Amino acid sequence: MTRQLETLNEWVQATARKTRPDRIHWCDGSNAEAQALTELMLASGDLIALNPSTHPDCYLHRSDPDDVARVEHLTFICTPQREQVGPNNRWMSPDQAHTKMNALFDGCMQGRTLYVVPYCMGPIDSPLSRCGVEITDSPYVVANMRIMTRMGQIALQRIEREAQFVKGLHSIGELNPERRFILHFPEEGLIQSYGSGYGGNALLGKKCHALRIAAWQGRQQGWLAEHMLIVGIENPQGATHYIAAAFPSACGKTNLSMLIPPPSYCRAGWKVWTVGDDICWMQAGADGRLWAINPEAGFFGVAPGTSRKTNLNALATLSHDTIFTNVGLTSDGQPWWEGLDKGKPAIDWQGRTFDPANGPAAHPNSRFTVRANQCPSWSAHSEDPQGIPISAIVFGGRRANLMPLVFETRDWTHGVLTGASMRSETTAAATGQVGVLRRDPMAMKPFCSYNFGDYFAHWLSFDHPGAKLPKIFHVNWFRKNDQGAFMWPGFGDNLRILEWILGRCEGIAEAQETAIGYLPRMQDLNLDGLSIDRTDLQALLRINPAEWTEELQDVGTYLAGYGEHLPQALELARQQMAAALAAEHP
Ligand code: SAT
Ligand code: MN
Repeated sequence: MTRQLETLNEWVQATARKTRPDRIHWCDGSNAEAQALTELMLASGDLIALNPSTHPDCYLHRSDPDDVARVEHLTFICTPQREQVGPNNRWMSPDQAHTKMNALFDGCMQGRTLYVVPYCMGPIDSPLSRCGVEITDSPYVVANMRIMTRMGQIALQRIEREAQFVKGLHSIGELNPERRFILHFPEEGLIQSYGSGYGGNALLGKKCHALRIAAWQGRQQGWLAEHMLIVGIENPQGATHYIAAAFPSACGKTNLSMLIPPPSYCRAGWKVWTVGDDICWMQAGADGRLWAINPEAGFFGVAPGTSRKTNLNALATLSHDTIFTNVGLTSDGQPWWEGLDKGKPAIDWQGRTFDPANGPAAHPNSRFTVRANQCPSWSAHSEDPQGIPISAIVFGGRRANLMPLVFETRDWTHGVLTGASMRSETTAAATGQVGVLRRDPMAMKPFCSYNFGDYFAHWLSFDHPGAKLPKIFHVNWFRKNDQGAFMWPGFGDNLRILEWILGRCEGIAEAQETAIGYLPRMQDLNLDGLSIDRTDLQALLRINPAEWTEELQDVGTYLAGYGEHLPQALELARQQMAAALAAEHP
């Protein structure tokens, strides 16, 4: 056995001595293994088979009703100094954390199987990819990790070759919210998660590794781990440009990454290629450009709101071989959720006869887990070991007012300031109140494992001589008018904005200069076939100087909270913006 596998084996044996499972199973990722796991979960009731003629090889899993979202208040970063994680994280000292977790994990797998899940985040032969091993007592987690990552023998072979892997230890415990913790030890390359079986709390390759641990490693090694979708836009001339876009959870990343062009664009020959819907790892290439990979191999997407109109590609993707979590059921065993334009619910997500008095049929954060290559718009370049070059970075939040439909920032520093100032309404992806406006820099508030001030400095460090950085933009699909209705149709029509963005990158699209950046005028956008109220559109492309003055003051107060960690360049850029605003609108 190689030294690497010995290290892994010793960790597995030590974990088994602590957790005392009945059995240990090393996952190989084979079809036979997946089949056996499915049968086991069907027998235990962990999975329910869906209608085999409409949804072949699709299953429903119902979580504990108290375990349906990420738990930010129970998520900690454990480093020697509190200062390292900043005011943007919950901190615990590694000693205290280990004592707490050792007590929880003690004997917790008795009567259960301990699964060893080797996985690779990113294309299996990419130098940008990173491996990990998750130990878990949940077959549901194994089944999801098999879809979301390159899992099993192939990952183990890469681990054998490489110097290191991230360790993740997970147990569903008793699924008791009082005994639930999601802990990260970035300096040990270790994740420990106890008491939840849900998504981002339990599939440790995803948010815990590919964002929190990776963000930490990226800072040390000079790359970026971001909460971004990656989409390729092919123009009628056949050239494809890639955009990376950060939006908070449940703000439409999956929909934007699988966008179907409006009819006039389809006729003209535009195509959209999906590379990723949630996470993006980026690194400067020898040519100075930023090159990106999607570390994931699947989608863990929000089901409610997914329909033929909003995301036909997603519907096609999840018509077979999909695990649904916490959706409702029709009387003939098809999955159902609010917004689906077909069928009606008979059973709700908790398995009760559907009664609107009990709330929605599907939980608002119900999900589908599905292999990415089932998506009709899946990009053939998703597996390119060198990644794909990024032309534009887009930041966007869910904001009912203030933020225009789109603007281009002046330069990298202004772009980083814009990302750092992001605000968005909270969603059902995390526990807590929904619809509360909060600062969510780069959509990384729940995922940046170190001081945001240092993170902004890390972003700024990419701007050096020889760098050919993407332009940075901000968008807002969620503006509402006085009647409370969304002003922009969104979905496929967002391609109109992406076309302008790429046009700016190529130097062929026009804009007007304002104090906050470059905005398109109505004539700068392709509005062919678009039905929208022109007054709404005008309002979407205008800025309100009084509101912006107030916003910039608020941004100043917010950023000052990072104290000495805040790069001075960001505060200077903010002051320049405020001065430009005052000069333009005295
Ligand atoms: O539950 S996950 O964290 O995996 C999904 C999300 O909130 O983005
Ligand atoms: Mn996400």
